[in-house]
Amino acid sequence: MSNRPLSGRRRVALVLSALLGGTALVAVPLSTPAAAAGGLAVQYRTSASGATADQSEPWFKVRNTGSTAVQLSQVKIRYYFKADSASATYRFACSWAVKGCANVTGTFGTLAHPTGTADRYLEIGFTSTAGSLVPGADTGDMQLRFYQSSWQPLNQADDYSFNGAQTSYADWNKVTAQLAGATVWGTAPAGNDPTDPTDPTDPTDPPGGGQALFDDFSYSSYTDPAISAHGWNVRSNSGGPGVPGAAWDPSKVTFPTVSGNKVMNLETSTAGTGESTRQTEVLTKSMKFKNGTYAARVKFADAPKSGPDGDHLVQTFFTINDLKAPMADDYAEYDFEYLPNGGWGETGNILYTTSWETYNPDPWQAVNQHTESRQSYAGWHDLVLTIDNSSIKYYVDGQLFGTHDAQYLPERPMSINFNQWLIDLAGQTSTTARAYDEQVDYVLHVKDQVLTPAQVAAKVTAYRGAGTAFVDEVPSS
Ligand SMILES: [Ca+2]
Ligand SMILES: [Ca+2]
Ligand SMILES: [Ca+2]
Repeated sequence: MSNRPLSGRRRVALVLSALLGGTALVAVPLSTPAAAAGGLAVQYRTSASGATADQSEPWFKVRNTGSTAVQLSQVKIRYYFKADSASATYRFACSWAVKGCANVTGTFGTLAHPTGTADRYLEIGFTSTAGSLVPGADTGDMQLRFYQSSWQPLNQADDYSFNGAQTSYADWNKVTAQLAGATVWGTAPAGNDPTDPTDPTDPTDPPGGGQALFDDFSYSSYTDPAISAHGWNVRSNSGGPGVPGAAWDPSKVTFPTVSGNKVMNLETSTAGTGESTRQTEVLTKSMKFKNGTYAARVKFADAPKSGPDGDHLVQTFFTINDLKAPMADDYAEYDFEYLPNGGWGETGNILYTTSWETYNPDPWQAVNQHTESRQSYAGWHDLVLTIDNSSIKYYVDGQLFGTHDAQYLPERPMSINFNQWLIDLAGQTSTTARAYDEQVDYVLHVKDQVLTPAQVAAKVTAYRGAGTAFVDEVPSS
């Protein structure tokens, strides 16, 4: 939403939407996009082949057998073993790795369902600096080891994943590999699959693979170089939307910790004049997002954190591209917009979801479809938008909020944006300073996959379980 008049846009849109509704445009369901193929293969060898050993030495190579690049930070390997005693503790070490030992992590876990040959596992992971594997590439040698903290010998003969006869690299399916939380290689000890993406009884299992953007907004400040490195622009350039004379102030974007979790805070403030108004926006630098699932956990506010209430504020999560000409068909925009104090002719709080075909800036003319709900949405909300080849769906807190028609589907990729701004200064005419916060916990996009809200939640949980605060596998368009 940039550089265009917004006053009255909803009213006009309603009329046009009604007109379009009478023209019998037919939604044409196209073929469903193929699920992005993600696959891994794990080769194993041991360099400590004895039934007992001072340390176990499982060495690995991981190969990308899929058709798209894999970020190693999304890969986990589990080696299953039976502990030498219930109280035994173990330490991990990396002797040498082509990818660099500093980029390889090892942690130990306890199985929920112990078997005769496994009650613990060593989980190998990678840092975000480990890089990625193009299709067909492998990690090269990873010479790993683990040992009892007491340095007592360990018994390998009873370990599920151990094979003393395999002293040169070969595929080994008694270790498992997970990609973005989905098990894509190997067989875990019975009852201990890290995940089972094919289990039809669990509706929260996300589909395997899929190229995703996930960001938990774990940054230090708006000047943190990781923000730009991760593809975000904290807006400073002037222009619409908002009140004339307002500035977009990057210093008003902060990253506080809320309940132990970093969030992005967009602060918008005013003292009743355009010149005193500070608005905030954070957007992806790249327009590379089209079909698939978009999700964010957003905290809307009904009241300012200081000063008098009543401003015509807009708190948002949206995707958008650029209007190349008035009424150009290939424009696209999909919005969640919360107005805590009304505006656009509304007198109270209202949440809009709006899907845009196109518009004409002058004279103002909009072609869109929207769904609205007149109630308070103060507090945290899970917002999900899905776009496939037949419809656009908006969910709030797991409930379907609106379904929009195929004629509003995007023709071109878009950016992902969050902003908070003032429609006008008519809601509160005081010149006393006031400031409002919108907060964002995370954002997720999965390209070409329509996820349910439960699958979105499971995927976010999987990223956090893997210690992943940021990943971007979505190719440039
Ligand atoms: Ca053992
Ligand atoms: Ca977060
Ligand atoms: Ca369009």
